[in-house]
This record gives sequence, C-alpha cells and structure tokens, in this order.
Amino acid sequence: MPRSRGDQGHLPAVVVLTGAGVSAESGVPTFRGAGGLWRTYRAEDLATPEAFARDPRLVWEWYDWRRQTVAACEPNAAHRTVAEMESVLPDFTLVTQNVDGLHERAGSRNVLRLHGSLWSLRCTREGLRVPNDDVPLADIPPRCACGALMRPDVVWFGETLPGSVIEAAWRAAEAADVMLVVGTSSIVYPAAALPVVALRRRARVVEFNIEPTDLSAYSELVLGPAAEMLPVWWAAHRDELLGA
Ligand code: BJW
Repeated sequence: MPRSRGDQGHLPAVVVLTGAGVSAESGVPTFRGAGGLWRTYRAEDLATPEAFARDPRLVWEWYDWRRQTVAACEPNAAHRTVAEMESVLPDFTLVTQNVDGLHERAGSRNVLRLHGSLWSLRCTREGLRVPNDDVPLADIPPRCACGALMRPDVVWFGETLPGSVIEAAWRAAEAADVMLVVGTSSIVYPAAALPVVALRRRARVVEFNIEPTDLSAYSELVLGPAAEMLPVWWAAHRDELLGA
C-alpha cells in the first residue's frame, strides 16, 4: 500500500465510517432488513420530526426500548479493533452514524457522531441538552425542568446534522488515504457521500458488510460479519498502515 499520497514522509490518513451493522453482533438491531421492524413500525416512520409531533409517546417508547436493548449489549470485536486503530495510528478519524455509544464503551475517544446520541435528551423549547442513561426512563415522554417536552438528542430525517461534526467528517474524507466503511447500507445522506468524497480524492475504500451495497462496485468489499472480518483485516494491514 502506498504511503500518504504525494508525501513519502507521512503515514496514511485512515478514516473509519461505521453504521448499524458494526453493532449487529453486539445484539443491536439494524434499521433496515431482517429485524429492522419495531412492533409494526419501520425506522423511517419513527425517526422523523413529524412522527414525534404526532405521537411523542410512541416515539419515546421506541427510543426507550432501544436504550434498554443497547444497555444490555456489550461492544464487540469490531468496536474494539476500531479503538485499537485510534490508539496506534497517528492520523485516524472515526465517524459514526450510530447513536448507541458502543464505540465509546469500547475505548474510542474521539468519535464524530453524525446522528447524535441515544444517551442525551434535548429540550424542545430551550435546546438544553441533558445526559441521561436511565433505563427504563422514569417518565414517558420525559419533560424538561421548564415543563416542555424533551426529545431524543438525535438527527431525524429532514433535520440538519451538527455543522461542526459533518464539516470535520467531510474534511477527514477529503484527506483520507484509506477509508474503511463498516456495516452501513450507504443509503442515508450526507453520511453516504463521505466514501464518494474519499473515492474522488483517490483514497483506497474498503467496505465491510454481510451483503453488497451501492458502494460495493466502487470499493473493495470484504464480505462477512464486521466483528469477524475487521480484526482479520486489521491484523493483515496494521504494519503497512504503521509504516513498519
Ligand atoms: C452488517 C452486519 C454485520 C448487518 N457486519 N455489516 C441526498 C439524496 C437523497 C436524499 C437526501 C440527500 N440528502 C439528504 C437526503 C434526505 C435524507 C436521506 O438521506 N434520505 C435517504 C433515505 C434517501 N437525509 C436526511 O434527511 C439527513 N439530513 C440532511 O441531509 O439534512 C439536510 C437536508 C434535509 C432534507 C433534504 C435535503 C437535505 C438526516 C439523516 C438522519 C438519519 N437519521 C437516522 C436516525 C438517527 C437516530 C436514531 O438512531 O434513531 O440515522 S435514520 C437511520 O439511518 C440512522 C442511521 O444512522 C442511518 C443509516 O443507517 P445504517 O447505519 O446504514 O443502518 P442500516 O440498517 O440501513 O444498514 C445496516 C447495514 O449493516 C446493512 O448494509 C447490513 O447489510 C449491514 N450489516 N449486519 C457487517 N454483522
């Protein structure tokens, strides 16, 4: 593998972009495909501001169920591999679409969370953010001290991503020599554009998924469960990426 493009003195810039599939083997359901339904609802019908405006209790019941599910799960070997990459690679960026907090629990320190966190609540009136890890929640829907409804501190369809986070992720994608795209269907934007940005800059893009996606035609596809395949790939490429 070449060292950093155009500069033999620098080690490669490595970016990892993760989606729900990275947590699948921890027992966290993905959004789409088998197991993607909660009761009879699709994630696309619940993860919207309109759904929350219509029925905050229903949406909060879904999030409360997901918080309970995640709280009972542990990070898996893929999360741990990503944390190890961060600890040894000098130029490393982790970007996740996940809100479950499993990267952090595996030891990742700098996580660009594109879609927020399950473990933060936000006041719908004042925007105040409150960390909260109660499972189950004491009251559904939860309310702020000011009396207004709290909402999950996540990014729903039609909402903009936190500006500083998507900007940092975009810059990392532009500067990437290697991008690993792990467990995402690559259909939700702007996250799905990040590998395209990296490809345009001639980065090596490696996808880890149990099935091909729209990205697969343009990347190297490592087919199989992330918790199995990512540690194997890392063991085979660690020395190259470290310039050893
Ligand atoms: C395994 C595995 C194993 C399983 N190992 N792999 C440009 C074009 C078209 C549309 C748009 C566009 N720009 C914006 C849009 C609109 C929209 C969008 O993208 N729609 C698409 C559906 C078409 N985007 C937005 O609205 C975004 N906002 C925005 O862009 O603002 C500006 C704007 C607004 C309006 C119009 C235009 C511009 C916001 C997107 C927010 C997404 N939010 C959610 C919910 C977060 C909170 C929560 O968790 O509740 O984020 S939706 C959901 O999808 C969640 C996920 O992060 C996200 C991505 O899903 P992910 O992670 O890929 O999961 P899955 O289930 O889809 O896939 C899992 C994959 O893992 C699969 O491939 C499996 O095969 C694989 N897998 N087991 C490895 N063991």
